[in-house]
Amino acid sequence: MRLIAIAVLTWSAFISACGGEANPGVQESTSKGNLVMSLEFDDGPVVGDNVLFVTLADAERARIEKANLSVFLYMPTMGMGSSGAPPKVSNLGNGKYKLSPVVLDMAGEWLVRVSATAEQGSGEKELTFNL
Ligand SMILES: [Cu+2]
Repeated sequence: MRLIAIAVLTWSAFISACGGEANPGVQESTSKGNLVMSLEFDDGPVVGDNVLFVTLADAERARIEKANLSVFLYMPTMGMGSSGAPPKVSNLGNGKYKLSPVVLDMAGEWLVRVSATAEQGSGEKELTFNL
């Protein structure tokens, strides 16, 4: 029992030293809709301009090459959005899309919601985190 506790402590010390820096406290919601979406910040999220990668597939995990993506940026505790223009969406092929710049222009709690529509259906996913 004691050995296990020490092992867990060592592991969590390792995580806080080596991991978690890139995505501090990012919480991912369950997906809505029939499309399967994964979201990943390139390096961050950080205050300022961010790059967000979206991977989109159908329920059988077939990648979706043609989709319309939109992103909603909101600070729930402040009742305000981003002052930036909507990010540009680039289709990278094989179901991967790049949203840039995702402007998170101040410190605080953010909600990032990505919505996708395609011939195959629709999907939505949210990230929440503190900057
Ligand atoms: Cu704010």
